[in-house]
Amino acid sequence: MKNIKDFLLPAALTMGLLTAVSCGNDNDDDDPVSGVPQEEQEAGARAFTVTIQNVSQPGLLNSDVAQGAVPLSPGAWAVFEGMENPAFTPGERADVGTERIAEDGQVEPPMGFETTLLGAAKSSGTFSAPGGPAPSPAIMPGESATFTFTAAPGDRLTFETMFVPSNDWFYGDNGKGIALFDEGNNPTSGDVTGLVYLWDAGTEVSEKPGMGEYQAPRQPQGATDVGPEEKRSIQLVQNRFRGWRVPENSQVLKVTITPQ
Ligand SMILES: [Ca+2]
Repeated sequence: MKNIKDFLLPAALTMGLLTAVSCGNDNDDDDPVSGVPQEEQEAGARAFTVTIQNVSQPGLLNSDVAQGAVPLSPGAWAVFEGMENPAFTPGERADVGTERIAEDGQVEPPMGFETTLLGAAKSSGTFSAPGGPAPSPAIMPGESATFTFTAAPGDRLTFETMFVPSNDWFYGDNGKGIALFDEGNNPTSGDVTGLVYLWDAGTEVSEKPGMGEYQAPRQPQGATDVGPEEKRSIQLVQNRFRGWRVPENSQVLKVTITPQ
């Protein structure tokens, strides 16, 4: 049997993402988890670890890409305060950071997610799965990516990771973020996969999952932003493509939040 990576040689994933590492906006003098200087940590702040596990199995899609499983791209996360998600807003156009993740799984600056946040997030970073059965930073079936941060009551988490066998689809939160504390200031803990949604970024014309010539795994080596452009708002895949066979989220990924 061929290794799964033989079916997934996405140009963008090999060009830009081999260097992707977990890199929060911290420096050496700050808290090693959050990047927040110790003296500036807020009352009730806790460290959290988030794990994104690819649980997809071969045959999920009618596709020769990854034997029909659903690889996930390296992704990006941000913690923010209030209800204004700095990363993406359903019903509005995707910014360039979201477009690059959704189309090419590309996370790093100067065209990446963190650049487009422009300081609106309290903290942010990227995640990837460089080891495992396929030595690429993509989160291949069976692999997990983990990231850590410190957050205070009122903070919310947003993240984006590409549904790789697509033109411009990504998994993320509901657009308002995932609350990291409840009303009693208790930290969120456990499986939050039910709070994850699959979005169409609206930036490239969508082809059926796993079957498109312009989808990242079939793009020319080194190419980014390939494929017919579209200019639509971010919408739920399940609403925009009602007749298409799309896996349940829980068939593709499991997202877990663990307070430390
Ligand atoms: Ca689209």
